[in-house]
Amino acid sequence: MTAQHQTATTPKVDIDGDRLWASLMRLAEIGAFTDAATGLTGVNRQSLTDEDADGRRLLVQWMREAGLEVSVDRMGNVFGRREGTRPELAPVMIGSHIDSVPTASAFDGCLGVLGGLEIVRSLEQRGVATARSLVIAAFSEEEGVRFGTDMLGSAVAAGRLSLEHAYRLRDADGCTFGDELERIGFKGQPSELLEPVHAYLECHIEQGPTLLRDDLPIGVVTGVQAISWQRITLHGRAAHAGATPTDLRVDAGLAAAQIVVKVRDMVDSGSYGCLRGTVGRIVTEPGMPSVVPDRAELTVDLRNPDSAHMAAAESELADFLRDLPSQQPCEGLVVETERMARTEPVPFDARLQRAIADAAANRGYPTGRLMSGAGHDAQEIVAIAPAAMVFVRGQFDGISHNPREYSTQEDCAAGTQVLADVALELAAEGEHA
Ligand code: HGY
Ligand code: MN
Ligand code: MN
Repeated sequence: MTAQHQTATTPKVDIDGDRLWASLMRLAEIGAFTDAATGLTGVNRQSLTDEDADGRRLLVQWMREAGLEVSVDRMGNVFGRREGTRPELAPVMIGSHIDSVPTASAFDGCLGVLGGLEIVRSLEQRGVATARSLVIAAFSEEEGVRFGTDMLGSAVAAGRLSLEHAYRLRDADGCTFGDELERIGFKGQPSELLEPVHAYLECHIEQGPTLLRDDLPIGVVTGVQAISWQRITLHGRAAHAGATPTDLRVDAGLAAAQIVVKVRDMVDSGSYGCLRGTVGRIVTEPGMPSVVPDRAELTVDLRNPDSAHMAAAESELADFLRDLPSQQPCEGLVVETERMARTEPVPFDARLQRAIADAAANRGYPTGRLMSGAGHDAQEIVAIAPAAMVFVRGQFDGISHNPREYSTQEDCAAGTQVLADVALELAAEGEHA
């Protein structure tokens, strides 16, 4: 945003980094566990669990204490609205998620939601009004680890996935998203489809090593790479591990291992650009030392910044899976695949990226531009509004989805301050129209 966009009345507030940090650490107590391997304290607050419900209730309490009007929609997305002086103008939304993977820390998602809360707390404290309303959003099931689709709440809010599809999704115990939302008391009445927003901003820990390597506290995110998730189920034949000759085996475990190696070979081949591939879950049954596995289930996560390379990689893997039964020493292997999630590369709004870079520069923070390796709610909101993200530097090689995930209080405050400055500029747009 260049100088002409900054109206004389564009308010600025300094956020309170200590208060932000205290809120991050308090929320991280909900779902906290001690990691047996490292002794570190991690967070397990998977979506729609009792822990998530406790986190949601704390957020709602904080939102109300900050004077926000709280609403929960039919997807369980939580919104806190601070009315502007021009409530008829589309609001500025600041959001992210507070659900976590089972092996999380305090920052992934929570920094974006609590950073937004810190901004409205600071405005309240100083009695500063904005023209456009501000809405703080916490979207449901961003991680996708429980119900199998990431960015679920924001994808439904932006109209990419239907409410009915989301309600039918099941976790490993067969519980549906809809039933669990009801059970925790967060199945709201308002439509799950977002009202138009003027712009959407999200602050998030980078979850990678780039900003740390380049000694930058803040990153301007150019977009998000494509994501492809699928579940593969292999049916073989249980047999005695000692008495069964190799040429009579239909070994689901062997086939699963061949898929793991295939995914890595595709990455190493260089034929698919910057492809990343992960088999994050692999389970064989019956899981006994003396029984050849008759069933295996695995998940394949592919990521690629290039749409064509992603499609080509998915096609190569599909061909491999189709031919896999004929590669076995004995006939009988059955391969089932199920699409879990699929998103294309998404660019963020160029004007908002400039606004973030300008705001950081005005505060004296050096920045770099980078694509996001991880998926985020912002990528869904791009479909209905200009959206962009602020990254803050992660420590320890930027590790994430791990209890070692960590950003400093200073960097969290810097990212939130940049978020505040951009949000207030956007909230002043159209004030005198
Ligand atoms: O999977 C992702 O990239 C995000 O953490 N949900
Ligand atoms: Mn996240
Ligand atoms: Mn995550």
